Amino acid sequence: MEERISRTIWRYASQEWVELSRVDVVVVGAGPAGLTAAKYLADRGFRVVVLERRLSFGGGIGGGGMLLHKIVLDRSALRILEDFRVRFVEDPEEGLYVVDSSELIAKLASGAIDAGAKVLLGVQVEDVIYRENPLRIEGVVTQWTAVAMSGLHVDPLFIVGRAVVDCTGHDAEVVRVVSRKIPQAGLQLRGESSAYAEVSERVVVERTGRLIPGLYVAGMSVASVYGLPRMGPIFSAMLLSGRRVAEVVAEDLSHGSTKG
Ligand code: 48F
Repeated sequence: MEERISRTIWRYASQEWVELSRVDVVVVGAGPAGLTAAKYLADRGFRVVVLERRLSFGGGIGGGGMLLHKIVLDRSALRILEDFRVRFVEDPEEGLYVVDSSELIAKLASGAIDAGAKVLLGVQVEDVIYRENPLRIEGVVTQWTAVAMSGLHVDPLFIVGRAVVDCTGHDAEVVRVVSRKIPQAGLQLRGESSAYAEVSERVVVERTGRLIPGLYVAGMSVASVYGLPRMGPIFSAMLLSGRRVAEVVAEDLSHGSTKG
């Protein structure tokens, strides 16, 4: 029995990793922006992999607002909640919509997975693949989180993708690597600004999109890249930003070009 358990897991997992060595879109981070982007891209027929460092998805959703199990959204995100079948309650006095954080995590994840995206847990992105003349990002460098935490010197492996989407949240980790290691990309991380929820909810969505050919940004990474304010536990912009980046990537890929 033990032999069969091991053999089956090795065979199925290896087969999928072989297939994942080249995809259409690599989404980095399975928070609200990443899972939303993954669903809308997979819905359009793109091969999407979501790489998540932790052994769970949801990113900052699970912490709710100061550990309270509710988060809020405004009207602009209702269509997305409906697409993912997330139940919400309207508070007409405050003009806000309330959802359970656990339900949002579960349904964003199952929406992305049911649409066809592959979500891999415990895998982190530590670098990108790039090409010059013209400069473009062509995929990511991956490592098991457990190996990265161990401090052992273990060389990573690669996933080639036509588009890489940084959905890593406040740290904007993919953009950070590119700004440090590929200076000719001309990317600077300005760092997010203090709380100004109303403005942040709007401008994060407006600035969502392509940074350089092959590299896109969504969610709170957008605020870190452009020095925009934070918004706390209101999540409309995270969902709208995920949907927006899916539109931009889909448009670029369907024209066969990801030129900046
Ligand atoms: O932080 P996170 O939830 O980012 P988001 O989708 O949403 C932000 C909100 O949660 C909240 C907010 C707005 O209301 O202020 O903070 O922009 O999810 C980011 C995910 O990316 C993973 C991380 O573990 C988290 O689950 N992640 C971060 N860096 C890496 C990564 C990496 N290098 N490789 C793989 N996963």
